[in-house]
Amino acid sequence: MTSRRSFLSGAGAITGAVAAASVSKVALAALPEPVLQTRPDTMPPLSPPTGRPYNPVVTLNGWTLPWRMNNGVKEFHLVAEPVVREMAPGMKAHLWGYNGQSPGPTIEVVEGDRVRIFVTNKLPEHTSVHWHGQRLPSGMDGVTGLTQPGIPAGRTFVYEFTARRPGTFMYHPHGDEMVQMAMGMMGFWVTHPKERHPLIAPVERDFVWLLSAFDIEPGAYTPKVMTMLDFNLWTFNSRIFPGIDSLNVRLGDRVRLRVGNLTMTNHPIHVHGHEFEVTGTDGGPTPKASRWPEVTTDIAVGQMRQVEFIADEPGDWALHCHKSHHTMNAMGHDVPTMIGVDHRDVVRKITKLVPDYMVMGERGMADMAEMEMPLPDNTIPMMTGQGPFGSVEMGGMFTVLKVRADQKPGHYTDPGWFAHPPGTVAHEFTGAAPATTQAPAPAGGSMPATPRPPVEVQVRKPGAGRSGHSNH
Ligand SMILES: [Cu+2]
Repeated sequence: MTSRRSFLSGAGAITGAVAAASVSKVALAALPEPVLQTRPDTMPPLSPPTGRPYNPVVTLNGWTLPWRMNNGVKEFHLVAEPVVREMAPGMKAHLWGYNGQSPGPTIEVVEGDRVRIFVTNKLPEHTSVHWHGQRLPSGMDGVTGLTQPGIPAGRTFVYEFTARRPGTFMYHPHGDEMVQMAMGMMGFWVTHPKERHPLIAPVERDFVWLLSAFDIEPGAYTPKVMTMLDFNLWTFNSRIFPGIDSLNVRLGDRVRLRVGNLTMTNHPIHVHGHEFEVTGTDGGPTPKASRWPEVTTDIAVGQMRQVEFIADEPGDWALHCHKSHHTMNAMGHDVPTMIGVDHRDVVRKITKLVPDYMVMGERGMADMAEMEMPLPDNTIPMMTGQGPFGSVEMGGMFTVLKVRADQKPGHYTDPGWFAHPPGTVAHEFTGAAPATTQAPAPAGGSMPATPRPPVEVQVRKPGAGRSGHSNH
């Protein structure tokens, strides 16, 4: 690290001088070239090439926006535009986002940085950008009509402020919000502390993602923007399982997850195999005395949570929203509960009329994950994802935390499935089955086993012969 930094500063001294001589004032006054990303992969962390050093975050199925330094100011260029987002292999959505993707790129700065963000609007209507959670001049807060006019289609606005406090933030439009956020316009922002902070621990892995929801009918490409509650695609960074990358960490790493919720409902985010603490919110790092261990944290609408744990249990650990409907993909919600109903005979009759007709769920819904059923184009099965033991039967907000002793420090490559030590996997019992015995009834307690004489109940028609003070 030291050698790399001294190499960079040495090289920077030379190239910096060259740059100062060859880049004219006109060029520096011009817009920074926008950087686009069209791939939905998790990009490696962007180590800061200029400015103060920090330990960069990794955006799940996303990337960090490069910047340029202009007289000590970090300059970014966001382009609001229609994008095509692959939500999982086999399904693409026509969304709105920034710089080629939904969500937009993560912006990373350091506490105290002067930041200038150019926002070019390539949408068919006006927009604005609100910097959720930031301390800034009121006029930079990005609320259309209140603090600025909307950025008209085809125009570029400039936001400028100092990143005053370290923490976890997000950005999103504050103009025709219902439509623009339903279409996927949002992004992450991390302000790193300028020096060692008593409440911000250095970590080996720092993952960030936003929760977003879409209503895209099977076979369609564009979200229905009027939907308020009945969404059918629940995403981490506009990706659905099995399209969400795993979180690959090294055994013993301190891991930070930063998650922001821009959906219309809360999401209890649950990590298997480890306990974590909430170390920060969008209001900043939490005081140490306020932290307690848990394995699920509820992230309400418009909130951000930052949780930390030591990844000290090797294995493949599920990491997901605990609302079970949020770990499913689109299938329509009008499926009746059929558990326990044997309707084979009815099906036989219907199939004569409708060959593709299929019965759902008479033995539970697990069959759905394996069924060869005709799906419209551009549609992902409701529950899917192949694991080493078969279908994972999941969709939506689900991924895997992979903890490995041999994951190299700073490497994020997928190590594959966990090799369980012999004798540590649940397996079928193959011994002799004993006869079933009835558990004895409890003695006493709140549900006494001794029968009591029946209580006589007198029933009167309402209003007929009431007694008491209500009668005059
Ligand atoms: Cu959820």
